[in-house]
Amino acid sequence: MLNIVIFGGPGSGKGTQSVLIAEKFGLEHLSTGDLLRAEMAAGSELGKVVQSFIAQGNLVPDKWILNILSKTIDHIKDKKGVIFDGFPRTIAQAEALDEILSKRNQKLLLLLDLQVPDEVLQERMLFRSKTSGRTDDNPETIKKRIDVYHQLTAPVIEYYKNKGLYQAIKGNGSVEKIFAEISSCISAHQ
Ligand code: B4P
Repeated sequence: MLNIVIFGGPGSGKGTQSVLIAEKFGLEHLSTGDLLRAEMAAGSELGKVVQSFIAQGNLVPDKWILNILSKTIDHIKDKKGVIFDGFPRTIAQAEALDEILSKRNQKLLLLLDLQVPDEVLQERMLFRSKTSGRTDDNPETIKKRIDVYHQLTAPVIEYYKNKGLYQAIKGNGSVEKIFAEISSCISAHQ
């Protein structure tokens, strides 16, 4: 199975690239951000619990993320693998992913880290705020999300470097150029 993590700061283009990767390589696109937004839109109990974390720019606690992920992953059928978008975001989530995959006799192929300077992340999310309607696309929350990324999520990089699964990708440039680099990287590892 072709299991890949796409990683990077908030607004680094994980969602944008995941759609293209899923289509080209026949993968299931599993975005924890999209799953959480769907729960909020549906007004579910979980959606009510997570909305304040998201609106304030904080990570949703690991237990809720793992709960929503395990509900979804068992329903994936007829795919060549999964592109994990926005997960893992903490070391505990990275360890949980190892367990989830090994229970299924699967492995991770690689983690692609979209590297984008903080100022560009900020600009992209401010631009996205004009149309996204997302409660977390506002100047104050954007700054908080970037801080949270450096504090809690960036340490995940070392975890995957130690496993020899880490691959940096220059995430600043056209969507097409970034996707071409990602595609050749995946093909080289297959
Ligand atoms: P996510 O939904 O994962 O969203 P994101 O980090 O904001 O965006 P992404 O990197 O996917 O960027 P996009 O392609 O849209 O997370 C939202 C929140 O959910 C988190 O803050 C957290 O609270 C919670 N959450 C989610 N997963 C969690 C987890 N595992 N644990 C705990 N909490 C979790 O791109 C951004 C913008 O840039 C778009 O407008 C796009 O069009 C544009 N863009 C993309 N590529 C570009 C390029 N190359 N050039 C110019 N613009 C580009």
